[in-house]
Amino acid sequence: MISLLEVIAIPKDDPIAFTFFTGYMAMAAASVFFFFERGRVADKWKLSLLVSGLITAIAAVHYYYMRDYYMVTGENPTALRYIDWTLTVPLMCVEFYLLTKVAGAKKSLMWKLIGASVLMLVAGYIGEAFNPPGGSTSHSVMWGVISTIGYIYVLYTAWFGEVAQLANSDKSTPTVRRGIRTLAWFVLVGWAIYPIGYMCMPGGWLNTGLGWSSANVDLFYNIADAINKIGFGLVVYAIATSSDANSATA
Ligand SMILES: *C/C=C(C)/C=C/C=C(C)/C=C/C1=C(C)CCCC1(C)C
Repeated sequence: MISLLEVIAIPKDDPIAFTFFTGYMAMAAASVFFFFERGRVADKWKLSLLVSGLITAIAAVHYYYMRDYYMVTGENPTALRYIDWTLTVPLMCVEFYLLTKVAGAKKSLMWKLIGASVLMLVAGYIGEAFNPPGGSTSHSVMWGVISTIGYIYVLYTAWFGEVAQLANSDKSTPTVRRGIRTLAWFVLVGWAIYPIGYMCMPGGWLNTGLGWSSANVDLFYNIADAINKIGFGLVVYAIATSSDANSATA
C-alpha cells in the first residue's frame, strides 16, 4: 500500500510535481472565482461565466488525480490528461460560440469548432497512448500532423473565418471584438505550447533532436493548461464586466 506521506512529499528538484500542485490549486481557485462572479454579471453573460467555471472545475478534478498518478508512478498521466481535454476543449469552443452569438453566430459554428477539436484530441491521444515502447518518430509525426489539421481549423476560424468575421461585423461591439481577438491570440500562442510538449515524448522531434526527456511533456501541458483555461475565463470575465458589452443589443 502507498502511504499518504509518500504521495504528498514533493521533491525540491521536481518542477513537474510543482506544476501539478500549483495547477491543481489555481484551477480550484479560478473555479470559485468564476462561480461567485457569475452572480454579479448581466444575465446575458451568466452562461459564459458558468462555462468558464466548469472548464477550470473539470480541470481541477483531473489535476487532483493526475498529480497523484504522477507522484506515485513518475509517469505521464496520458489517459487522465486526454479525458480532461475531451471535456474542456469543446467547452472552450462553446465559449467562442457564446461570445460570437452576441454578433449573430449560429449553432453550426459551435459544432464545427467542436468537431475540429475532437479530431485534434483523438489523433493526439492515439499519437501518445499508442506510441510503441522506446518511441516511434513516424507514429508520433503521423498522428501529430493529423491532430494539427484540427488545430489549424480552429485557428483559421478564430483569425480569418466565421469567428473573426462575426467579431468584425457591425452587430459586434468594440469590447466583444477585442475579447474575441484576445481569445484568438490564446489559440495561436497558448495552444501552440501543447505540440511542443507532445514532441518531447519518446520518438518525438524534440526528444530525438534536442534530447528533451518525456518528463517535459507534462511540464509544457501543465503550464499551457493554466494559461489557457484560466486566461480564457478571465478574458470572458473582462468582456462580461465591461460597460460597452452590456449596453449592446443582443
Ligand atoms: C485545456 C486544454 C487545452 C486548451 C488543450 C489544448 C490542446 C491542444 C491544442 C493540443 C494540440 C496537439 C497538436 C496540435 C498536435 C500534437 C498533439 C496535440 C494533441 C498535443
